[in-house]
Amino acid sequence: MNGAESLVTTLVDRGVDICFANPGTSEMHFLSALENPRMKSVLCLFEGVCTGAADGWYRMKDTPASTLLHLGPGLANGLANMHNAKRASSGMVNIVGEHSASHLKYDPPLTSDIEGLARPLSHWVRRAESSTTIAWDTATAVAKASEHPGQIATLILPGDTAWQDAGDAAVAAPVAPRRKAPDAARVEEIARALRSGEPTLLILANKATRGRALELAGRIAAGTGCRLGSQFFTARIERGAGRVPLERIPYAVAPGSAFLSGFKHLVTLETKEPVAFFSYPDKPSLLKAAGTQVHALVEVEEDSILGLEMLADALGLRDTAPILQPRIETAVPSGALNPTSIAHALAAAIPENAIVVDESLTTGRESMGYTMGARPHDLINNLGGSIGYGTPVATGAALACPDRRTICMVGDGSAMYTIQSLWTQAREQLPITTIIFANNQYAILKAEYANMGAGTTPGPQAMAMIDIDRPTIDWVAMAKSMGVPGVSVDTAEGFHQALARSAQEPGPSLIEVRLY
Ligand SMILES: Cc1ncc(C[n+]2csc(CCOP(=O)(O)OP(=O)(O)O)c2C)c(N)n1
Repeated sequence: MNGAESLVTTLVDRGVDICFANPGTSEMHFLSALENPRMKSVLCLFEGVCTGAADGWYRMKDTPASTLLHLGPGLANGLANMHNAKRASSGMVNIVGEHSASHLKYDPPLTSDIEGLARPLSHWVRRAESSTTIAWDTATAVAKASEHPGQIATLILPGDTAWQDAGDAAVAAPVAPRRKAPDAARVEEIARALRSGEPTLLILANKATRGRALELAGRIAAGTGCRLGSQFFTARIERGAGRVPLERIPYAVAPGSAFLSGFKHLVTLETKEPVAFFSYPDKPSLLKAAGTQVHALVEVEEDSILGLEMLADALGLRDTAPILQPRIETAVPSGALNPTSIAHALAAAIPENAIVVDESLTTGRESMGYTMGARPHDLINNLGGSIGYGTPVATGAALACPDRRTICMVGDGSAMYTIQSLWTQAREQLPITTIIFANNQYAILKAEYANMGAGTTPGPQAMAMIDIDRPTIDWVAMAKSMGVPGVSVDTAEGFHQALARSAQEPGPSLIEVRLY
C-alpha cells in the first residue's frame, strides 16, 4: 500500500470513518485511497463546511471526524470553523495536502506556510515526512484529537509521502489518556459551601451538560437547593421535558450581571467564570458581583462525572431524585411573526429527540426559554462567535445521527457565509430543516452600535454596512438551486405548519421565515 492508503487505513482502524473533503491535485492519491469501503467521504463545496461539519460530528459522537483540505488556501478557508470547533472542544483530524519537498524548492503558485496557518488553531501539527511512518503520524493525530477536551490535529501530507510505498500500515495503538479526577480538597470546599445554604450556582459546560453528569447535578440541586446554569453558549445540552433543566446566563452584560448578582458562590464545571462576549467602554468584563466566590469543581481537562460523583458522595446525595423539567404543552401560535410567536411555534413543533443547532442571533433570543418544556432534544450553540457555523455543524450532526431530525435555526446574515452546506445536505439526503430568519439585516449590529457607544443610531454609511436588503436574497430559490426544497412563511401558524411538516419528510428542507 502507498502512504495515502496507509493514512486512510489507519484512520478507519482508529475509528475515524468519515472524511469531509474538498480535494485538489495534490490530494489525488488520498482521493484514490478514499475508495476504502470503511471510509465515508462527503464532498463539501467550501472548506468552512468541511471543518464545521467535523465539529457537528464530534458534538454528537464525541469522536473525531477527518477533513481533507487543499494546501494552505484550503486550510485557510476552513480556519474560521476550526476556531469555533476549538472553542467548543471538538476534536478533529485535518489532512492538508502539500507539494513534495522536491517541488517546493521551486516556489510553485500554491506554496504557503501551512504550519504557520495551522498552528494558532490546532493543538497538534505535523508534516508527514515519509510514507513508511505515516501510519504512526496518523495514529498519533487520532489519539490527540480524541483526548478530553477534544483537540484539533492537523497532519500535512506531501505528495511524495502519499504516493510512495508504505509497506504494512499496522502500528501499535497509542494508549487513550485517562480522564482526570478533580482534587478531593477542592470538592470538599465546594461541599462546605453547598452545606452552608449560601446561594450557589453550578455552571455546567462541555460534557457536564448531558447524560450522567447532568443527572448527578440534578440530584445535587434537589438535595441542596443550589441552582443549575449554563453559559449563554454551550457545546451541547440535553434539555426539554424529563431532563434536568439548566438556567441560561443572559448574553447582554446588564441582565447577565443581574442574573448572577444574588449568588455567593459560582461553581464551574469544564468552564471558567462568566465573561462578557465583548468589551464595552463603560461595562465590566466579568459578570459576577463583587464578593462572589468562584470555585472550579471540574477544570476543562477533568472528568465531570467523576467530579459530580465525588461531590454527591460528600453531600450524601447520590441516590436523591434529581430535579426534572416537566413537559409544557405550548399552543400553536397564530398571527404575526416575532421572536415570541416564533419561540412558541418551535416549542410546539420540535420533534422528540431532535437536534437543534442555534445560530439565530437576535430572532431566536426568546426561543430557549420557551422551549424548556418542549419534547426532549439536544441544543448546540456556537462558542467561538465566528458566524457561519450553523449550517455546516447541522450537516455533520445529521450525518452522525441520521435517525434524528436536525433543526438548524440561522440568521440570514450568518447563513450567507456557508450556505454551500445545503448542497451537501441534498446530496447526502440528510434529515435537516434549515430555518432562515430573513430580516434582511445584521440586526444584532444595530443594537451593538448603541451598546458600544458609537452613537444612538447608525448614519447612512454605517447602516449600509448593516442592512443586507439591496438586493433581497431569494432563499427559496437559493435552496432549490442546490437541491433542497424550500417554502417561505409570513405567519406564525404558517411557520409552525412548515416546521411540523418538514419533520415528517425524509430529506432536507428550508423554511424562509420572512420578517420584513
Ligand atoms: C466571521 C465573522 N464575521 C463577522 C462577524 C460579526 N457579526 C456578528 S453578528 C453579524 C450579523 C449576523 O446577522 P444575522 O445572522 O442575520 O442575525 P441577526 O443579527 O439579523 O439576528 C456579524 C456580521 C462575526 N461574528 N463573525
